[in-house]
Amino acid sequence: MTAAAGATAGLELLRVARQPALAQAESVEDHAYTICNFCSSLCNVRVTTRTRGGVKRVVKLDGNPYSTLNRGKMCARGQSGLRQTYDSDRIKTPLIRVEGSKRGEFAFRPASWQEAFAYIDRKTKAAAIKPFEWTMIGGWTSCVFYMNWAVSFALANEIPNIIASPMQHCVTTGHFGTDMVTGNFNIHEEVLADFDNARYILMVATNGGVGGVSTCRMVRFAAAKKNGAKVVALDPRRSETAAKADEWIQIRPGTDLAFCLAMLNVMLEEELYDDIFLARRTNMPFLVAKNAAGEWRLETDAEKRPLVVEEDSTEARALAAFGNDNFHDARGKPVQPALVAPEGLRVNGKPAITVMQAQMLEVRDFTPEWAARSTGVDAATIRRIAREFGTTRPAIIDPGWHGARYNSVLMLRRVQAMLQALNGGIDKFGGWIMGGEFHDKAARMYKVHAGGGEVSAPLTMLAGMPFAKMVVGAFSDGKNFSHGHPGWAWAWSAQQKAAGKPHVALPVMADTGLEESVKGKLMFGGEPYRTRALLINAANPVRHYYPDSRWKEILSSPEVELVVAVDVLPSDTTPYADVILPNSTYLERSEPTIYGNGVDHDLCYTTRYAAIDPLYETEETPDILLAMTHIISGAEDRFLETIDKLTGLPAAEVKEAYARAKSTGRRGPFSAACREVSFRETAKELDIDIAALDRELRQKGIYRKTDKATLLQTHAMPHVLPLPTDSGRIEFYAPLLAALRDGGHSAPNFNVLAGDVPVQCRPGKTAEAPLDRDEFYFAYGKVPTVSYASTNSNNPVIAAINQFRGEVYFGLWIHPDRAHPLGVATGDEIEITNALTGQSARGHAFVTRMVHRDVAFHHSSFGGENKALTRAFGLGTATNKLIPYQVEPVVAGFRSQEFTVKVAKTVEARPA
Ligand SMILES: Nc1nc2c(c(=O)[nH]1)N[C@H]1C(S)=C(S)[C@@H](COP(=O)(O)OP(=O)(O)OC[C@H]3O[C@@H](n4cnc5c(=O)[nH]c(N)nc54)[C@H](O)[C@@H]3O)O[C@H]1N2
Ligand SMILES: Nc1nc2c(c(=O)[nH]1)N[C@H]1C(S)=C(S)[C@@H](COP(=O)(O)OP(=O)(O)OC[C@H]3O[C@@H](n4cnc5c(=O)[nH]c(N)nc54)[C@H](O)[C@@H]3O)O[C@H]1N2
Ligand code: SF4
Ligand SMILES: [Mo]
Repeated sequence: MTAAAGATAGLELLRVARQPALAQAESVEDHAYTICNFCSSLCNVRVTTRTRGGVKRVVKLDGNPYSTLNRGKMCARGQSGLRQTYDSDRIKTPLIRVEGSKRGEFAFRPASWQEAFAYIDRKTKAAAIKPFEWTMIGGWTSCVFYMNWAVSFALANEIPNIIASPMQHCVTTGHFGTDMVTGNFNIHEEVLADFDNARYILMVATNGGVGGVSTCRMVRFAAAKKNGAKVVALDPRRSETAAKADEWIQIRPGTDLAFCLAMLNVMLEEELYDDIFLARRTNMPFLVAKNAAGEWRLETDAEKRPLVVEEDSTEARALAAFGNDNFHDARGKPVQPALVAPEGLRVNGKPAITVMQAQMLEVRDFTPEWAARSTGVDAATIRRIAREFGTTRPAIIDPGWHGARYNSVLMLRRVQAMLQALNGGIDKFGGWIMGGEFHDKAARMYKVHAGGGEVSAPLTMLAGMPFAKMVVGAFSDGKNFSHGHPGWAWAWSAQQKAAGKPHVALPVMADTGLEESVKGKLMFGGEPYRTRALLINAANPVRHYYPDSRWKEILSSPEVELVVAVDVLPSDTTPYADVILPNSTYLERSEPTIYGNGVDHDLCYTTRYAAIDPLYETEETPDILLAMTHIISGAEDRFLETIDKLTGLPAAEVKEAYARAKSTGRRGPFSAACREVSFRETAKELDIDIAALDRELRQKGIYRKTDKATLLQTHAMPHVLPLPTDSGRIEFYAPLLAALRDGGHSAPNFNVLAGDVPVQCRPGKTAEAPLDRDEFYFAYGKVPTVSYASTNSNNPVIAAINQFRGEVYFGLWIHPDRAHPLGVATGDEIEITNALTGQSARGHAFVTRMVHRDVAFHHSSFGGENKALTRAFGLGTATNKLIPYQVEPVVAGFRSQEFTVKVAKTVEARPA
């Protein structure tokens, strides 16, 4: 059906371009600027188009030469992006599942938009689906570009349920750990390390930034190499980054936290830190005492202000509850807080010490010798790395990117941030630098707060932890909805807690509880809290959530009355939809707003300009959400008002612009209306006229307001401005975790200070215990040519590159010393079995010395099961067939490598 029809239409297109009469006609070259859509690095892109015989085609994509983010460069995925637009497998019209077919079969008939929406409307009404019975699922595209619309849509339609796929994989498990220390929760855009100016770079469990290619990081890393920085990479596999490092340390998977805790131990014991920075800008000198439960808690005065002491005094002095300067007390008097409190100090009637001292006690036993056992790295090496990192300035420990993998990763990322803070390298040349837009947003938020006000548009104005707290508050509390239901993830957690069962403290946009809700096992207010309809936009859970079987079951469940998927390609999830709505690809759409330029150190603004008109019957996300609002609640005005309230885009103006755009019959009238108003508002804010802003953006793709050097002088956090943490300081002690502990969460994951968190790949066995002959730790990672679990491995250029070294990319990497005894050689078909759960998948072996002897490594990103993805179909091994459903207790981060696998040649392949 459509796949075949699609292929023909694709050929048709090529045929038009090749007609001899047209080939001779003049071709006109033009440029448009846009933002790449293949990863959250958000590279600025220059699009070259050629118009010939009235047909305008995108012919080349390049890094935007004016961009200080990606510096005119882009990666292979980005460059071949135009092939997504011209992919013959694209979804070209709305599709409705054929009557009598089952979900999963991919049997669809083309339909008009009107028909598709009428179908959704009929189903919604016939099944009487209530707003809280809807769940939205979005990937990073919908998160980053359309958050303002998606969150407003959810709240306006009273849908308390959103699963955002980057969260449990990435943002909440990984970045949130970093953010607990630095406060800058910013969804994929927290920190861009200033590799250019660093002399020492330590990479811990990370390859995606440099070797997997995030261009803005890679170009800076390349500069660092040229400048002679020393690079050390901790990876069980010789990743692209490890290959470029001066030192590759083959660490045993799941043990990086031990390595980093030992570094913390050495650096604290040997005083390898910037003591003035710690005393002045962090909570290291704050006083703590043990509570009745024997846990460290901050000591405060009656007004809840933190206390410090000076070296030669026992008098506790209160500091401002929020601020960035510990060298002045709450009354503005100079104070020199001690990092080590005088012996015998008592505060509020209890023996008290500083956070620094408490932290030293907590890591006392975590010596390099201790870490050597689990990591398999000798103690002398760990001690040497700690000393090198602690004495070379400026030094960077890369913050890491992907979270998940292990129970310990949130803590690992926290400890990495602490190590970085020990050398003072936060928001400083040669250290971690926050994005220009983030600086600007935080400064504006502080200004409003200083005036005693509340920010008017929380989605666009709240920066860092206050933003995270707002998101938690909005969906965790049933009082925000007239139906009284909080998100099912929160209801499920409460139900588990009441039953004394394991639960999750902050299931922020997580999937815990979805299955129970679908199966009618979740109760709320005495009634089942059901999920009966799913709206999936730019997400592919069947391939990228864990495990695939769980999602297939959820999506196939008869309890789920309606599944709507918005995508550009027939992903593995789309076969499970009842209706598929095709989105225009990024080269065919102008964005509904102007954005800050991601993690760019400069303060820049950017947007997308459509390079060509949409090739097919596709639509824009804001317009789809508006139509869905009409169906779900009929409250379109409330949708506009919610956008206004949350983002500051004036509803009346949008409404007027929308009516005008609609009357012209143009596509995406709502998106266009939002864009028009966004241009007007941004121009007002930047104090230039709209035409000038538009001209600059058309000619250069970015509008630069302030450069990095100026921003660091005026906005550096915490040097000049406070950080958006609870206290405004760098937080070694985490008040958020103290609050969760007081709420009853006792697992080591909630340690208020740095501490060990157990990883259980083989229950009952330590990391160093010998593995069985056919047993391996499992590790996965990104490949430079594929994005996420993405359909872009269907891209013909990418597919060709990947197949060129197929054994490397599609194979399971195992060491020859382990492969030979198993009789396994490169190219052999193998059965990979999860030793913990019995899940299994077929694959092929790649026998190589580039991997740790204990480890089986697989790239995580290839292929698809949907035959409609004609070039990706059947490639690689879906890692989510091996990964079980197990999450950690803080944010429901996936413990996606916490098991071992057994490897065997497939029986059929064995000679008789
Ligand atoms: N197997 C596997 N799973 C993973 C990962 C992995 O590498 N491998 N990575 C994990 C990580 S770190 C993250 S952050 C998440 C990311 O997960 P996602 O952000 O969801 O990323 P993708 O899997 O690339 O994209 C999901 C879907 O978006 C569609 N899409 C692409 N462009 C557009 C568009 O313009 N509009 C619309 N409507 N749809 C579009 C794709 O066709 C695809 O079906 O995945 C996590 N899960
Ligand atoms: N090409 C490409 N680049 C991307 C993306 C993409 O989809 N494709 N996505 C972007 C996104 S959203 C993310 S989250 C990042 C992800 O980027 P990263 O966070 O770097 O994640 P991965 O690439 O999955 O894995 C990084 C490395 O970790 C190693 N590793 C696995 N387990 C362990 C362990 O226990 N300890 C140590 N020390 N190393 C281990 C793997 O061998 C791999 O080389 O990439 C970003 N960049
Ligand atoms: S790093 Fe590559 S895929 Fe990511 S935004 Fe840049 S060009 Fe696109
Ligand atoms: Mo990610």
